[in-house]
Amino acid sequence: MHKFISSFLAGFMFLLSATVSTVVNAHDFQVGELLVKHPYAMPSPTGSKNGAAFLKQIKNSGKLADQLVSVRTQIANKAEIHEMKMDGDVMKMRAISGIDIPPGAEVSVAKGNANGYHLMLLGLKKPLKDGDKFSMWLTFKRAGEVKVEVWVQSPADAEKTEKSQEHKH
Ligand SMILES: [Cu+2]
Repeated sequence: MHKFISSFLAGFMFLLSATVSTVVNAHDFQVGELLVKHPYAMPSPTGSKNGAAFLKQIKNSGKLADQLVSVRTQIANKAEIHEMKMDGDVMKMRAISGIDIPPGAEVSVAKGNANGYHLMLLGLKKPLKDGDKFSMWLTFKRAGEVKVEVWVQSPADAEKTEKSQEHKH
């Protein structure tokens, strides 16, 4: 009887770890027709009260337009959807009301993308350190709310993860 239980448990643990590692490798989150790929954040500079989070991509496989309208997380007092734009010679950022996700589109909210989109974390309760993970909730107009896990990564590691995800296809 004990033998049966322990082998059952071993099998169960194996299944569990296999499931977990699949989720971790993909690091994608589905909500309705939207797929949110690889949420990440840069380690926050020493003494900085603010940080920024990014999403490699939001893919809309549906036939209707959607929009990312709000973000929240417990690690900061406030989270906002921001855009960076050149104002003359000066790069400026501002809060925007949302990010459009047209049907069939793959919208990047990645660091360094030309659209300048990022998720601003204002009033961090503790510094973001390389290797940390935290939860963030994204709300879409149509698809609703989804909880994602954000990985804090150095810029080089974030780039590596993005590349390895691209090369999977
Ligand atoms: Cu910003």
